[in-house]
Amino acid sequence: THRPSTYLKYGTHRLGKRPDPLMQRWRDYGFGQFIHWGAFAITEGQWKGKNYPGATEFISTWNEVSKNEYESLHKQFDPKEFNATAWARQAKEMGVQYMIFTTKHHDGFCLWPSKYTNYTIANSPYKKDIVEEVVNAYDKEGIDVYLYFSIIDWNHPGYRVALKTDADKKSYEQFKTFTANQLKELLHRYPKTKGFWFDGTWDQAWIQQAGFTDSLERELRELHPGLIIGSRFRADEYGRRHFDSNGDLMGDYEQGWERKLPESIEDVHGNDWDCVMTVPENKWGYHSDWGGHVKTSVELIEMMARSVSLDGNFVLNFGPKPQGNMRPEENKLAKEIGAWMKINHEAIYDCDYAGLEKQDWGYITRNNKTGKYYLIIFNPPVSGAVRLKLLPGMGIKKVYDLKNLDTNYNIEEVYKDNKGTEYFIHLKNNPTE
Ligand code: FHN
Repeated sequence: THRPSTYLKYGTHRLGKRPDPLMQRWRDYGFGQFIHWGAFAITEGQWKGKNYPGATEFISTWNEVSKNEYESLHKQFDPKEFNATAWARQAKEMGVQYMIFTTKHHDGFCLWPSKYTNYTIANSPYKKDIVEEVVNAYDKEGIDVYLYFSIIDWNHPGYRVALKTDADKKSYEQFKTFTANQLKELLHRYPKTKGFWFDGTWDQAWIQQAGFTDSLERELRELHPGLIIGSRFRADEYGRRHFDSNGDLMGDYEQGWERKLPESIEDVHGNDWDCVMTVPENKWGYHSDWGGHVKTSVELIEMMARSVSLDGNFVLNFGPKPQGNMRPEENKLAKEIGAWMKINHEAIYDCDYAGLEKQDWGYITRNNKTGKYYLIIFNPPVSGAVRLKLLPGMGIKKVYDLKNLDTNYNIEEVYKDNKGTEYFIHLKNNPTE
């Protein structure tokens, strides 16, 4: 058994994967939706007629933007088109099994009426609790909800990037109490939530709070049994994030795969993980000018297949418009991905790494309930012969297409040794086609 080499007071709380049913449920999602919404969306990525080329949710850090003006934007927040039920239905149609919603991004604006600050939706013309509407609507569709929460809070007077003076330390103590209160408030108000998706935890001041964050994590877990928290929440006493000083994952899954994917199963070290992905290059909140490369549904489906084939979940971000509707590009993607999922969802849900050698034509997943294997082909070989290497003792009964269950592809054994058997599956010689 693995023994830590260094004694850590604030290292991981557990070695190995979390074995309980709630975490198994998380593992089986395969596909999720992220939603970034907040006061930043009102700007549409523009300020006084000028285009901000970065991610909209960072626009308040732009020199051109005055803090006061930005922090009054929510006084115009009255999303007339917002309909949480419509979002949830679209998500369901697209085939997601969980969603992550920005309760508070780095700007500090709360989409729930927090009693610990005035900078909330309660003080907008909209007034109503958006987090509650979202949690209820998604829950009704059978989609699990996770609360995104940014530790960075540019609005809170006690927030510090680093603690340079005693005055900083004193202010930061207030910020810590405020953060703990808000997190407990969220769990209390939205008991249906399954977990927190933490972000903005990279500043020095937070990294130095190993004792505080360790006990806060324990407290949150006690308040909400089964709560799922990723590896971004806290650092150990040596300031190590995600993985503690012994190299062990902190939290229930690895949260380091942002806009990038692992190449092989070795990259994920036997841990659970999620990949969060933007449609444009790197813009999460609504921006009228996405610029750069905009991913297609095929690219995104391929990323989903790759994630599941390497034991992860794939989470696709949406950035609703200021009025609360999704942009046309996102509506189109949701439709296209949904059409693919309708036919192929069984190759994604409840599926994991198949334990077989990766092939150039695409990805292999294995359903952990039925034991079936799925070949998700993105680059069909010109020859029409799909190569598959099985392990000793394995064989093939039948290969068919999920689009047409009557298909029965020809299987040719091409090589066999003590490491297993290699087959060609002849897609072009299907006698029933
Ligand atoms: O800075 C944020 C960014 O705006 C976005 O929320 C992403 C989502 O994973 N997280 C941060 C960058 O890591």
